[in-house]
Amino acid sequence: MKSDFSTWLNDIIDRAKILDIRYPIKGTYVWYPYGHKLRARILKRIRTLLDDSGHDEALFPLLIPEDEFMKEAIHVKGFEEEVYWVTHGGLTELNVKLAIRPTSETAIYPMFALWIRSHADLPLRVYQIVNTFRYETKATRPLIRLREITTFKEAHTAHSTYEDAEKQVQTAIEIYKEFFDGLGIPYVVSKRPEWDKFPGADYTMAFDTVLPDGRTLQIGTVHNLGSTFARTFDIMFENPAGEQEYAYQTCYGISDRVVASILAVHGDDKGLSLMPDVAPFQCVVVPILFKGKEEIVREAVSDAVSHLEGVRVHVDTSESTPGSKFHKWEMKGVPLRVEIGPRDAASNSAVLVRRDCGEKKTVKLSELKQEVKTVLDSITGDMKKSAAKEFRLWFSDAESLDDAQAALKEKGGIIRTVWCGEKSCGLEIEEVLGATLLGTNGEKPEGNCVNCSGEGKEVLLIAKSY
Ligand code: A5A
Ligand code: ZN
Repeated sequence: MKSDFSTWLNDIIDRAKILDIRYPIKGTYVWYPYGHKLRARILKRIRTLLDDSGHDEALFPLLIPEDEFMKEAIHVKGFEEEVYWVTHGGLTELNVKLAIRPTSETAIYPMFALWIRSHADLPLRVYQIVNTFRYETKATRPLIRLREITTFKEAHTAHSTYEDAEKQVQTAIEIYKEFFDGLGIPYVVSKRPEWDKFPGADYTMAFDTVLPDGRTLQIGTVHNLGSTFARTFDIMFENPAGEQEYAYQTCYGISDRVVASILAVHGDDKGLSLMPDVAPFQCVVVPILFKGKEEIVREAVSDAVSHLEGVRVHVDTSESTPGSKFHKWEMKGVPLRVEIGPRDAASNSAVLVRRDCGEKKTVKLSELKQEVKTVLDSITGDMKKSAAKEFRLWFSDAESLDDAQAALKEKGGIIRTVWCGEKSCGLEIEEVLGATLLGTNGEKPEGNCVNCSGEGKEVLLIAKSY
């Protein structure tokens, strides 16, 4: 899997029936029902986190009139090569072209200008989960670089002071931390360099994970927008003194890449391994039938299922052999298998087999529910621990560019080093290493800049990234 991660991912997405990648538009894929169930479980988690922290879900149009889209100059510049345009309605050429949202600032903020009147309307926090379209020119890949991003969760907030917006950035980071921690996806958070921030933002904080091939993947971003968009879209409020002021804004987003990281971080050579909370089925029951003993097994299976209320159970009654069922459900990542054969049935018991580590355990059917819950909890804890442990191995400290180059070549992952903070120097580092500056992590550095030997001002993270 490590040696050829791209092939592994495409293969497993297909075999586990996550996506059908045969749709005849580049960068556009179909969610199979099994993949869709996984996606829905993940979305349930982020919805809960946002709903519980003062956000309201809303839904804005897919199309944005050209004049609104073109208003914020820096933002437009950043997206101009990636926007799809609707130019016709039937045979009629439209007077005003319509942009298909690559992200929704320019759809949402004109409405914010109407909604926000007074300081009492603030803070305003909305989010939506939608598809967005970006005409990506780098190689497209399922779940990772899409032209139709099908699972774009974007939150947009407005505040009465810069400090409040700043606090919201921290809150958003905490929300995403809780989200990724819950999924057992390890990450680093860094402040993107000036030249890699979101178009129109004051600054961008990003979450990156490392995929098995040693390259990093940006899995979420939180932007402080200052009052740039508020000035462009006239988002003003009356302060308590009766004066008009511009609002301060933030936005933050995640995408299908979350699904990619779940598959990549926990998967192995046997296929997927899903955390119990997001797995479409937490437990698969495989009856092992022998001629003449079918009935006793069937009875034990239905007894077992009746004990498993509240657990997402699938009973595989298909015609395949038990061995091929084991393989199939291991490949699809079901966290726990329950095997019941004639001897188990005769002793009112079942065999539990963990997907993550292969551990087996025989349990009484009367204690099945409690045992299954306990084992599922252990799986969750152990999967998080092992992902975190592996993630730590991706970090290397570099005291010179040669060190950095060697580490990138040997294993990839993330290089920690010292930087002076100058743009020209940063770009030179990227050029020499053929890698990307993820950004700075806020730690105080020791020593001088790895490239120019100037005063070290930042701890810098570098990686080969997707
Ligand atoms: N409005 C803000 C939130 C925004 O659009 N930010 S963003 O451009 O950084 O996108 C949010 C997240 O979407 C990114 O952090 C990245 O994880 C994901 N993303 C961006 N382009 C993508 C693509 N082509 N395919 C899949 N995911 C993508
Ligand atoms: Zn330097």
